[in-house]
Amino acid sequence: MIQPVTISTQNGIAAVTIDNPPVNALSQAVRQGLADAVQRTEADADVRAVVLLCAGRTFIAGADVREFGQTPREPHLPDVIDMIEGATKPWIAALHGTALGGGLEVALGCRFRLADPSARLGLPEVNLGLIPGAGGTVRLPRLVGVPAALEMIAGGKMVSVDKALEMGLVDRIVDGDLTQAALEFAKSAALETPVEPLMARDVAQSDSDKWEAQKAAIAKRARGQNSPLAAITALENALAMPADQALAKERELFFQLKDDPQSLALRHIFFAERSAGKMPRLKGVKPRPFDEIGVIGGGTMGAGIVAACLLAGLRVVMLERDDESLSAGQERVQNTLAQSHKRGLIDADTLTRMQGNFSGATDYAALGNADLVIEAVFEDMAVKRDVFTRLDAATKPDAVLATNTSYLDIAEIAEAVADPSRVSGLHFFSPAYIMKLLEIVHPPKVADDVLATGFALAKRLGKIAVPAGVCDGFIGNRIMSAYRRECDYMLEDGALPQDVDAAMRDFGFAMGIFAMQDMAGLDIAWAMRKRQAATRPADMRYVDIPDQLCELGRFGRKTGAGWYDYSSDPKGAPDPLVEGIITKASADKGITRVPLSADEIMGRIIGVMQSEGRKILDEGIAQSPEAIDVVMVNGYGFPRWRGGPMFMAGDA
Ligand code: 3H9
Repeated sequence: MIQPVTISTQNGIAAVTIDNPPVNALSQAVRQGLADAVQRTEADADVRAVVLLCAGRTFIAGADVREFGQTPREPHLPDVIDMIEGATKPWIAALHGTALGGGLEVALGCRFRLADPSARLGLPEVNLGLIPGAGGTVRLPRLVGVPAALEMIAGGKMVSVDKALEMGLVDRIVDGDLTQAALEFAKSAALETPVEPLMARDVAQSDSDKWEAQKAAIAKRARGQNSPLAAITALENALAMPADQALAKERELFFQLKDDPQSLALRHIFFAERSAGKMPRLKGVKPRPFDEIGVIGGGTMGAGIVAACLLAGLRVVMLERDDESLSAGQERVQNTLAQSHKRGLIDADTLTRMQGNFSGATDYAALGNADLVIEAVFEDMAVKRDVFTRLDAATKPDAVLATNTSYLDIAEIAEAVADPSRVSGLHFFSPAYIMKLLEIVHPPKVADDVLATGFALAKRLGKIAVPAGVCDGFIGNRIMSAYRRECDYMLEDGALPQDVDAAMRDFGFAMGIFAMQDMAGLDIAWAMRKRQAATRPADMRYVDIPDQLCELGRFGRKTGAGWYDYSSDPKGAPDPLVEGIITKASADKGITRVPLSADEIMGRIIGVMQSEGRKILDEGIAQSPEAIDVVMVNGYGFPRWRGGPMFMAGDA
């Protein structure tokens, strides 16, 4: 068996190297290897100090999450870290890539931490429904203070090395060869002054008002998720108890959380996000190169896609139908870039470079060099086909063409091109430079390398890609249409928009379906319903309440009213006029209104998501139940800690 931990000693310094691809997770073999390394280096009189290194692309990315379903096997991580911390020879961690979770906890057990300039550090356990379980909640506050530790542990976000240095989390940033620098450091005078292990240090009490405010803000952000609250408890323990007691409590909490349904759900979605985008037919298929991107349309969606591509360092040409629309589109993009700069996400040089990568045109000839063109124009088949006919004439014959349609038949759009094999769907979510989800829609004639290019683009843009077959709405919008219909039924049956929205928020959605429609605008769905009217089965239950709102010009926030009234309350207030329309609609159909409880409302919504999800699977539109969960969680606000509708059904 290959040993994942090896030791090599030179000039009194032992280099302990972990090599456990892909992310050096702390499997049982790695833990055993580290425990043995402590024993061997302690026993070796020649060794003065130990440098901990990782092979491959990253430092330890955490405990091996795949082992969480099994009975824990010795040596346990907290014991291994105690051994490292208690060693008489100082350990120096050399961090590159990501030092996460148990990985950062190992580094905290070391006396010193050196890092590569691109390294990132974090305790992301909360994202898996956990808290750190190997001393992170006890050692980190002793190093960086309680507020910064709580922010990292309850927020689960990574910090850059610059920030880590500022916080005192790393001792030194190393330019150049990290291994060499760590070995040199191990020989340097820095080691002559003894440094107290973190467990032996005191915790500084923090300002009590600020501490209370920080805890309240975290509890509010948690929206039903229990791990951020457990993080607060663990840090309160770290403040109130001796280190060893706080450590024992941390371990207890960790195990409680590990078996909690929320953690099972979050671990499910973590792995689902990594498996959902893998299409067996694309194994070994090489994507086409894409250096220059064309985007047709400078509206909210088009401009968002342009910004996403520019922010990923790509060159982009935006095409609009006239100068006026083009400059409006360009302004949208420039505003987004400026905002990213203002928020510190890109520096001034990067901003200038991105602006230099961006050009606009009104003539299709400008797309002659584009490798990949994404169409984001008005949702109308004739308009889209016209765009693709022009693209066919203007682009290189092997350029990849994609439509951002949300509902239209991509196979029909593709027929406007002589070679339909170069057409696929790239369904972005708005705002496209923020939303992580990308549905990659595969019409029957699409070529494998065209599809593979879509996945490669998703990776470049940092998006989670999910393949979907062609149908009305693909995966996400099809499920949303189904449950929105159910919500409309509930209006006629006895609920009001505010009842449905409150039930959804309580369940963990950031926003209810009616408030969301007001935000997006009611007119687009209205146009679609009118389009579908001719083919709608006569015996299908149809609720015309949203049509009535649209007929009154109530298109949502942008018109000051929709399901809610925004004239006096910017958040939207329930409107007696809407209630009147709803109760009359029930009366007109002879329905006796019966109020629905939050449980009944959510039962109906989730039930419809699950039954539509199963249909989508039967039809081969989605590859797996996991794919559906990934779409609902990342595109439709389904609470991540519930794992998604298919996970809740026990199907995934
Ligand atoms: C923890 O540490 C608890 C402790 O406090 C206490 C213990 C007592 N385990 O994401 P990628 C797999 S909890 C097992 O595509 P990237 C992943 O499934 C843990 N497997 O790459 C994938 O497999 P496949 C705290 C893991 O470069 C492959 O590695 N740590 C783990 O885009 C590549 O992953 C975390 O929560 C793992 N821990 O991103 C960190 N991590 O090829 C979780 C990854 O079969 N990991 N895999 O699909 C990450 O955030 C990202 O994977 C990382 C790399 C940023 C590291």
